[in-house]
Amino acid sequence: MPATEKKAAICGICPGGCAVEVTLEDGRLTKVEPSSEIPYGNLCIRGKHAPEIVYSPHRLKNPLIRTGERGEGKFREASWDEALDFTVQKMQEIKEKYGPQAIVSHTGRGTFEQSVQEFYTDRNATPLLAPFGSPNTASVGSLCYVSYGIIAPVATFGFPAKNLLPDVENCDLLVVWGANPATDSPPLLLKRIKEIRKNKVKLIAVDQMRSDIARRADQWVAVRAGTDGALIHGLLHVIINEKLYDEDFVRNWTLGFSELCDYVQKFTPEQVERITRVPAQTIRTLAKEIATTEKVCLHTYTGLEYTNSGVQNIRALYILWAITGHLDVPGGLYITGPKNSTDQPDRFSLPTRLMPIGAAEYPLFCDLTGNAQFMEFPKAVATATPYPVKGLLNIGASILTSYPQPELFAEAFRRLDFMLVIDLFMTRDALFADVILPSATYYEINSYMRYPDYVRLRRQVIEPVGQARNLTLILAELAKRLGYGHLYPQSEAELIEKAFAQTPELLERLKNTPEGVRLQKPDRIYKKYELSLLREDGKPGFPTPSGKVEITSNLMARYGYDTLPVYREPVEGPLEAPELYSKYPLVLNTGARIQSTFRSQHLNIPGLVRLQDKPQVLINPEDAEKRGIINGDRVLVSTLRGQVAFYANVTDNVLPGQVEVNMGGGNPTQTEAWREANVNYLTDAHNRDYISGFPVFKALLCQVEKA
Ligand SMILES: Nc1nc2c(c(=O)[nH]1)N[C@H]1C(S)=C(S)[C@@H](COP(=O)(O)OP(=O)(O)OC[C@H]3O[C@@H](n4cnc5c(=O)[nH]c(N)nc54)[C@H](O)[C@@H]3O)O[C@H]1N2
Ligand SMILES: Nc1nc2c(c(=O)[nH]1)N[C@H]1C(S)=C(S)[C@@H](COP(=O)(O)OP(=O)(O)OC[C@H]3O[C@@H](n4cnc5c(=O)[nH]c(N)nc54)[C@H](O)[C@@H]3O)O[C@H]1N2
Ligand code: SF4
Ligand SMILES: [Mo]
Repeated sequence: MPATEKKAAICGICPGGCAVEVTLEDGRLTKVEPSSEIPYGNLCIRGKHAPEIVYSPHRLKNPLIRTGERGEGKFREASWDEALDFTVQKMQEIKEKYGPQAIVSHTGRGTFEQSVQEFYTDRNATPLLAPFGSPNTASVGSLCYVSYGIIAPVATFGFPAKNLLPDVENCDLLVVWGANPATDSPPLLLKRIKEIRKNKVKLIAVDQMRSDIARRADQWVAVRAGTDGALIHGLLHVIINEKLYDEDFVRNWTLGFSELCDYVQKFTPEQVERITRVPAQTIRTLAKEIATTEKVCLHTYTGLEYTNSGVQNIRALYILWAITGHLDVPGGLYITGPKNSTDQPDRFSLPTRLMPIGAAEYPLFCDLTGNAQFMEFPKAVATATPYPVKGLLNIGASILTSYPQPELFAEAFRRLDFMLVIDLFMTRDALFADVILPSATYYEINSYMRYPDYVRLRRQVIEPVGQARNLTLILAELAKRLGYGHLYPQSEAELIEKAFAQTPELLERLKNTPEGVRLQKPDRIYKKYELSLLREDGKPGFPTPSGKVEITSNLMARYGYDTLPVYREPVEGPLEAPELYSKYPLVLNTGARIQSTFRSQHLNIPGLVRLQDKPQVLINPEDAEKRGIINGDRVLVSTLRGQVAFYANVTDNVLPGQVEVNMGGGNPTQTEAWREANVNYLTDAHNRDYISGFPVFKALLCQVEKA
């Protein structure tokens, strides 16, 4: 009989960090269930499969050093000492020959462990390469979150989106715009939405497809992908011309309203219908509903980030919420604060005056994040612009499945003098690496988790698989060998001590309270701009240069961008590229989340692959019929860049003339169908949002044919 034991733990298979209860049999993890005692227990589909993920035969178990050609996949096992020494030796060689800036680090969705964030990647952290002398810290922020979460809100309100909380519980109407809370990790917001729906709170989803949340909503506003900016200006047109906005707020707290009034005149509902495919009557009704309902809440995320004016479209959306009086009021977008952000955070103190890569092309992105814009990496390597780039540390990211036109990135990898990958699995990126280091999962390490109103220590529940190690400590060991290990915690005990150095009493409580400590929620104070609670200087208003909500943004002006949230048509779209449209007559959208995967992850986990074993293109029955395609057919999706095989999911969840293609395929350990279906062979590395540098993942053109 195996010794069976149950323990409280935290699942960290994805950044969710859900509190769970695990079953161990002879020290082996066999079951993960939602925790009964802890408030944050909210298991997703993937969480239940954690044992399968943790013990997957595909887990990296030892440090590896490359023996074959880059990309060929030939490696030998090495000791940690050898692999780390070799890494440091290569980094020092590059530094001597080309300078520290020739090395770039890149982190992805595998680095959301709390201590990695707090010690290495957060704004207040010291990135691993900063003491080394390189300004080139980069992340998947180069194509995720920064548009919606940093640039748009900072340029408009003076603070980032993490300070904007949808006050869902108190609203009369919730608008979910370009997000799908059903795929959140964990789906906490979905749980809250289900609660308010019991009280008949109205839900509207604005989405290019009938997503899970759109299906649950009272109304699905179906919009042509990438055209939300036009739709929002159409709503503003109605609201402004019918004087439905909050006059007080507009007069006292906005900058540039009259310019906006002029600008939106051309966006008549009829004109907007032609652009967005949303009926003019729907635009009129929606405008009135948002403006005249007292408590209207907004949730938005990546759906708006990937078009040619993504940042400006998101700005327009925030402005719509502000001028209709839904900012920092009950049931609206609540501003957490006070005094939490300035309009332009300083760069972290770089020991070099060198600019990160991308600073010339995307200066606002680089200034606000303090990071390199990784979309410029292939060019930097190929052309030594702005200087030679010779090394890459790729940590918890799968670049060749996540970035557009993977071959550009693969070619860059081939040209490098050194590449390190730290991951749980053998990715295609890793095949190009000189050194691969195996990282441990949350189940294998000791750390801590912070939630908005809850903190907990996380205890290791199983022995590390193979020689896998705690990522925070791998980075610390590298720092030590590079001569600045004292800047980072070097053990799990030190890590926890340092993390709570400012709050030793809390740490004492945490040590005695395995289920974690609930933090007091501060009382809500609304309209903080009136109460002088948002600005560092103690004056009333917003922490922007003008002190107002900046419809015309001073920050945009300083960087030479349109000061108004000007809409741009998708450049590869039916209106801007009619000739191309005749050859590629379907609007291409990619990457709406599916439950069984997390971007490229879990497509090698049998229990999860079973949930959707084939990479799909969702196509409307009308478009399928024209092409003789039936459900389940193998089809070829082509764009100007390439052709990739997917499987047809014929469904009216997508609009006629528009398709949605799954993202995540392309890694070597995945099942064959997925491995061969890397959607980013279809997307375009050069077609970008001109402000953020984000690729236009969700507003392109394609053709679909039966294979
Ligand atoms: N066409 C298209 N492309 C897209 C998108 C889209 O919608 N459409 N979405 C974009 C978005 S939003 C993002 S964020 C990016 C995704 O960007 P990535 O960060 O590349 O996402 P993942 O594919 O999840 O890769 C994470 C990697 O981390 C590893 N990992 C997991 N846990 C750990 C750990 O604990 N330690 C370490 N060291 N590694 C770990 C995983 O094995 C995996 O290889 O993709 C983008 N690409
Ligand atoms: N299960 C699971 N959860 C995940 C991830 C995952 O891969 N799997 N990825 C994680 C990552 S990296 C991120 S960044 C977050 C993202 O979180 P979300 O942004 O909530 O991600 P999605 O579920 O893709 O929802 C985006 C919605 O926008 C819609 N959309 C696309 N284009 C447009 C458009 O032009 N206009 C409008 N109005 N809507 C549009 C899509 O159809 C989709 O329904 O999710 C995270 N959570
Ligand atoms: S959302 Fe799912 S995979 Fe992520 S931490 Fe929670 S249970 Fe684990
Ligand atoms: Mo993301």
